[in-house]
Amino acid sequence: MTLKEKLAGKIAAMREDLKKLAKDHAARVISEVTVEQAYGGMRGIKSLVCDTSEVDNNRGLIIRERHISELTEKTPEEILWLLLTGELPDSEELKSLKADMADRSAVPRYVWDVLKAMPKDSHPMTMLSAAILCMDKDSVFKKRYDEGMKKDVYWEPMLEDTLNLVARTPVIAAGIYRMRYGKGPLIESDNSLDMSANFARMHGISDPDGKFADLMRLYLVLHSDHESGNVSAFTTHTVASALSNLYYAVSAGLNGLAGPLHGLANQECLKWVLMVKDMFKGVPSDEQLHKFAWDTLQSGKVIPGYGHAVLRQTDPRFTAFMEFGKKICPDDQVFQIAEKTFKVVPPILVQQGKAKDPWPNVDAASGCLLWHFGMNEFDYYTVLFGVSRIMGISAQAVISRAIGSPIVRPKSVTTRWIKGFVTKEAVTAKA
Ligand code: HAX
Repeated sequence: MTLKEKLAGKIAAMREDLKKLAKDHAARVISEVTVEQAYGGMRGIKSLVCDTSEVDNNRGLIIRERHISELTEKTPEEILWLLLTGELPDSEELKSLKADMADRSAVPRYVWDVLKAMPKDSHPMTMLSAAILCMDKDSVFKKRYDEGMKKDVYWEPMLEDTLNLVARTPVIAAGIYRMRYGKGPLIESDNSLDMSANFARMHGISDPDGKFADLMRLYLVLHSDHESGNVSAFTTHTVASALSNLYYAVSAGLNGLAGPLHGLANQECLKWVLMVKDMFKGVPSDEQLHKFAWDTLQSGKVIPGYGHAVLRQTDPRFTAFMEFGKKICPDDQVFQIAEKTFKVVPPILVQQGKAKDPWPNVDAASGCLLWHFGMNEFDYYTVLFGVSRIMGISAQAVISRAIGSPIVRPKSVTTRWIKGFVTKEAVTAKA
């Protein structure tokens, strides 16, 4: 069965289920909003629905009811199928998905022309976002919408765009790596390989024993989704809700991922670890690292890779990367500094008393592994994150089209309105 057939078989039941839920319980209150939340990035307000994954405060990422720790041996193609359908594919289904993705992976020539025309020192995330944005002209959703199509089939062209985008992005990203860092000609895609092995290969990094390819596989799996309230997912959802096509929506989401408090933290994190290594000419003592971390905080900076808006325990994606590192590069000094940071930094953040979550997130571990394999261009790291996250945010967009999600339009109020409300003064609805 193809992915489209599988999904088609589930959508009718999904719609029926939601219709009944709305009919029976539409007025039930599931969350309230405090003044602090209204000013505080809407933290904790339950006002979005995401069925591809959820993030439990303590357990971390759960994709379709499977904890991420159960999925660390899977391939990105399996994860994409799981995100979209709620099931893992059987071997025939997986084979058909891989063949389909290979057929869709050719990148239009104009994408390379756009990338070549960009300033040589453009950030790789700017290049990825621009490459995706310019493909909007080929959006199947856009074409079908312009021709006229019924709402109940919106998800079909959205799935087409998703499969095209997910298949092409690794080729584009590896191309950005080669172009941006002067690595020589682009390396042709080898469609006999699966997505992660092909992706690893197209970077041109020496990988005699396939361990870098395995890291890429793990990387693409671990970053694939993180429910829908994070900046990149929420942005993608909001833009797509205007019936903008997937290329517009994903490009916008990636621009959010490029921020230092979100996906860019992985590059910031490795920068921090390398600063430590330079300063102490290797792995520092616990005391030296302790002082360095305090100095970072006292200079007004955050410790990248630590803290989270939702998590309140060590991110299981961090744990998965550390386990990988312990097997592959336990003697690498950069990895050892990341390990030591995990021991030293949480108590400091607790002592400082500001961060609600003093524990490491996914970004605290990934960079040191990439560095180990000689991928030293750390401002490229968020692109890897993006290639993976596109699977989750696109899957969410397909589901949103399938269930007919309306345009996002929460109500904002003015500070004057809030002051009036809290002081019980006469409040008119002029806000
Ligand atoms: N170092 C220093 N201070 C930190 C901190 C850290 N790692 N994490 C949180 N804090 C501070 C906040 O800056 C905030 O300080 P102010 O009150 O002075 O503004 C205070 O603790 C309360 O913040 P919070 O409620 O615990 O955290 P938020 O939900 O506001 O923000 C962040 C969550 C992830 C943005 C935050 O923890 C942070 O800046 N961490 C470092 C950057 C990082 O690792 N980002 C990646 C997160 C994972 C991700 O999205 N990856 O893509």
